[in-house]
Amino acid sequence: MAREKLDDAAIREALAKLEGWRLAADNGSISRTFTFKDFSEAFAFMTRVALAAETMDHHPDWSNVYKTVNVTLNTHDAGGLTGLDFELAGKMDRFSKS
Ligand code: H2B
Repeated sequence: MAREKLDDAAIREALAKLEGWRLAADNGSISRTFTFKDFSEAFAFMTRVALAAETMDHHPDWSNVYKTVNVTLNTHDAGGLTGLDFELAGKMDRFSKS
């Protein structure tokens, strides 16, 4: 199930399909910094992600400073990384490029 905690091997495999995400030392979350042209582009990205997150009922921990968006993903309910985190990370990678 998508909300079940992934084991270390599954985490490594899922991480290999993403771009620029780093794994926390405890394997409990993944993080990435996105940098855009300006604030408007950064906020447009955040808006697209927010709508996807609502649809998924899975939400990022993130912050924005001007054109930079810092994101950390994990599944609070599972206390670690699940398939949902990698699904949302993949969407963020795609949205950041279009
Ligand atoms: N987002 C994240 N990142 N982790 C969760 O465990 C989570 C969530 N749980 N969004 C959802 C909402 C839960 O609180 C609701 C009730 O489904």
